[in-house]
Amino acid sequence: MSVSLRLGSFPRPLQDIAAKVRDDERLDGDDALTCFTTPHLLHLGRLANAVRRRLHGDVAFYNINRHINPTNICVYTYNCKFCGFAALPGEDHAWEMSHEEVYEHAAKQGGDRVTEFHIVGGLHPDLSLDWYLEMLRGLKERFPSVHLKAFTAIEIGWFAQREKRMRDAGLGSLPGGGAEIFHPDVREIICDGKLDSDEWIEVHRTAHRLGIRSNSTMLYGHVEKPEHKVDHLLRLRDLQDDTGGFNAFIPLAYHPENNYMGLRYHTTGSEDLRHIATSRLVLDNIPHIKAYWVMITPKLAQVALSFGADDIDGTVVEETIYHMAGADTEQHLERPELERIVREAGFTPVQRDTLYNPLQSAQPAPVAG
Ligand code: V47
Repeated sequence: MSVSLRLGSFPRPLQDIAAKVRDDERLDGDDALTCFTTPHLLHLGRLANAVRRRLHGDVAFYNINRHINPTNICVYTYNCKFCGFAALPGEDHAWEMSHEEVYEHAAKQGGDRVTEFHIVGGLHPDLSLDWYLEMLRGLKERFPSVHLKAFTAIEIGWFAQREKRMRDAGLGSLPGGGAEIFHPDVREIICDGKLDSDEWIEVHRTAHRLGIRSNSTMLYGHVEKPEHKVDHLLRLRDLQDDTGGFNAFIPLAYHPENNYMGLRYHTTGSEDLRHIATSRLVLDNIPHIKAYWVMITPKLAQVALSFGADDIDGTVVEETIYHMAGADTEQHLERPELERIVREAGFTPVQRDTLYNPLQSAQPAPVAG
């Protein structure tokens, strides 16, 4: 479906892209580079907003979820220089939950009925695949209706690529973490020795082949260059052309605290919006772009809904990865607050499950006065 866009109202360098957006044509690598480098952020946002409205109208999704991080002990503590979450065994800030503790965290879900547990953690040297399988089964027994979105491709790689046993134990989908930047020149600097990009892609391809859907991410705002991000997005787009298994893409803004990177600056709001808009424009085959409120703040997530995003993630409840890296956002937002954020931004809140099936329409907006 084409949308009406007056080409003359765009600055010259964006007119070819505007024509492609109008005609629903795919952007190429040069276009993607233009998106990553143009100074005309508001025009870029207009284009991304046209695409998101064509795909999702005025709807913005959220879910009722809870993050669980069973352990932060990680064999890659020194490899992933950007990470403020990981710890070595015996360090003061290291933790390792028992199965019972995982179930207790899962049960501590105040407020609305949770539909998703988002479970990720460090690569623990001693916890076996069977320990994780028992955890999944235990969660499924106690919370049969809750979708288990668990383990980044890095963790799956660490578990020796046993996705099928995972699915049989109750795994529903994979979160998108661990992708960072695929290009080896960057990967070598920020997370040398971790699963490489071909392996990350292969884990997701295998998951998709097994009928397990997943999300995708890109970590930006550190040492990467626009060319690396173009390469990253095009590789995700190629995989999605092959499998169609990605639900969503989440651009992840680098947070500088408590890590080994030696880069101490935060991303700016403009940078965050540019990444939302560019991903909406380039990833024409990934249905949802998520503005993760924990990471970019609820305030910027609202603006991001007009720059191409159609999802703000969920209630979250207890977040550690970004808070240990310096985020000062809330850890938990209740459903009325998520809906208020969406409404105030001019969109219609729709609660979804992990696979983006709408669950119920929003509660009526509170009556003023
Ligand atoms: O893999 C770690 C990133 C990811 C830092 O799939 C950092 O719905 C910035 O993937 N600064 C984990 N980023 C989080 C993640 C995620 C989050 C929300 C929703 C979903 C989803 C996925 O966080 C890691 C890494 O790429 N990360 N440390 C940091 N200092």
